[in-house]
Formats: sequence, structure tokens, C-alpha cells
Amino acid sequence: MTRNTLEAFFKTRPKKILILCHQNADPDALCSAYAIKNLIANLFPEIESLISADNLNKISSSILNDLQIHIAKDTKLEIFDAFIAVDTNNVEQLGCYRSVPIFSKPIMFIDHHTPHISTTQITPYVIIDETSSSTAEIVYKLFKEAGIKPSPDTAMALLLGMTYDSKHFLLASDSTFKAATDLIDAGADYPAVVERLRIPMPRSERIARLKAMNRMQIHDVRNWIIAVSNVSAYEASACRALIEAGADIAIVGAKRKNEIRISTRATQNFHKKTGVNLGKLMEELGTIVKGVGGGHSTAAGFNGKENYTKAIKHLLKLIENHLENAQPAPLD
Ligand SMILES: [Mn+2]
Repeated sequence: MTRNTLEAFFKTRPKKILILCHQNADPDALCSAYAIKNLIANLFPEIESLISADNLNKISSSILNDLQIHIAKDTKLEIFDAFIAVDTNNVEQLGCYRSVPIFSKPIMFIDHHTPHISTTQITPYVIIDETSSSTAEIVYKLFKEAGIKPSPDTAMALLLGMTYDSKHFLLASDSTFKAATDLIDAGADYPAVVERLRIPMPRSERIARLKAMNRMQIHDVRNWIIAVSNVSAYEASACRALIEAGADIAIVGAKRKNEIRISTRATQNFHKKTGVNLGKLMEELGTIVKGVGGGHSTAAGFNGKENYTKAIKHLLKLIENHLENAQPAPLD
């Protein structure tokens, strides 16, 4: 299936191909584009291919330098005979390159997101595998089908994309692990991949997290540990730090000039065992103290105008009420 699509695409005999990533390209997009370029160089040495993207995210920019990937800038689209969009399920995601269909040239999509109807309407060349945790894994399979062993640099790029999108293999399937071992055999270095994907935390954020620890109060409600603190910035990050430190619920407030912001996080375990949904709880808080709250079951926020201490007091009271009939935390 993918082989037929690939063959049909190259039967259009392109001489110059532009490989495009979605805007704000993440490592899966950038590394897949890089690997595709190398696959084309192997299969059709006569074809010239370039990579471009509207823009790159922070981590992709550092990978770009590490792997010495060249990104074509200010490219005139009319000089290309064909386009390949990676990790992208519709042209809108291409940002400044969204106009590619107007050139009526072959466009191939290689992606692992749910296919968008508009994409299948504009092109027959679509390689999509929604079961794949990354586009890099699909590109790895294209190498395999073509019987080509990726070079060490290509293997490294594919493992980077795969590791990034699978959240360090939390979302990996059997085939992701098999692909990863093949890529390591081909010269990819997993510890180096992990190192490259690490985003350094700004000093100010680390200080905010440490201050949150220092100012923290612990509340015990039916054995559930609720950590409450305050910072002047990075309240969401401070919440995550308190959860990582062992709290079941973290509540971190930030007092600004004319507003208060409260960030909350809970563990999945807390949500599952008690049924308490922080998003709903914060919405409820908005009806008690002036402000607007909402979010997800284990991550929610509140913005208000009123007294900070009062808001926290009401929030704790709400949690206590919800926990009245809930399971107590199991003691180990
Ligand atoms: Mn992806």
C-alpha cells in the first residue's frame, strides 16, 4: 500500500522536491523530513530535495544545528516539481506554505494523525498510519520496505523523532520498540537522543519551584495530601514540582496587581479513586468567588479579582466537601 503510493508519486518524475514540515515544526516533523531527504537521495540520486518549514520549535532549532540539517529559506514554490508534507494532515498546518496546492504539482502527505478530508480531496498520494506513535516510525518503515539501511545520522534523526512523539516510549507499541532497536543497530545512540531532547529549565522557573516548596503548607484530608503554596510566576510549573515531590493535589496561587491566578494539579490516581475533577471544581470556585475557572480533570486553573486568601480557603473547603464521601487515600 505505502509502496504503491510511493512508487506512484515518484512516477511523476520530479526533479526537484520540497519537503515541508508543519509550522512550529517539532522534532518528529523535522527529523522525518531529514530522513525522507536521505531516503530520496538513496533511491533517486538524480532528484534534488530541500527541506523547509514556516518555523521551528525551540528543541527542533537545536537539533537542526546538531544534525546540521539545512533548511531552505525564502524558497520560490514554483521552482519545485513536487512537494512532500510530513507530520502534517492538511495544508493549513503548513503556515506560510499553505498555498502549495495552487501549483497543481504532486503533493504527498506522510503522517500519523487522523487524515483530514481536505487532504484526500487534493491528492491521491497519502501515506497515513494512525496507529503509529510518530511520523518517524512510518519513515523508518519506508526505509525497511525499500531495503535501505539508514545511515547513522538518519538513524539518529528517526530515533529522535520517535522518542519525542512517543513521549520517551510511554505511547510506544511493539513495532515502535522493534524500530528503535533496529535504529540503534544502525548507529543511533539512545542516551544521546534523551540528552538532545532535554529542555533546560530557566533559572527563574527553578527558583519559583524552590520558593513554592519553601512556602508550602500541607493539608491532610482523608489521608489525601494537599500541598498549597504561592509564587509570583510559573505557578503551573510549581504545581508539577509539588506533585512530583509527592502531593496528591497541588494548589499554587500567584498574586498579581489586580488579579489572582490559581493553578491546580492532581495525580491520575487521586482523580480515579475519588472522582474529583479539578476542572469542575475550579468552575465551581468561579461561582463562589469572583472569577473564572476551568480546565481538565487533573489540571485546572482559576483567574479572579478577589482576595487571594479567601479564594484558597474556599477552594480547600470545596475539595473537603467533595472528599467527604470519597474513598480515603490508602495508607502504605
Ligand atoms: Mn508527529
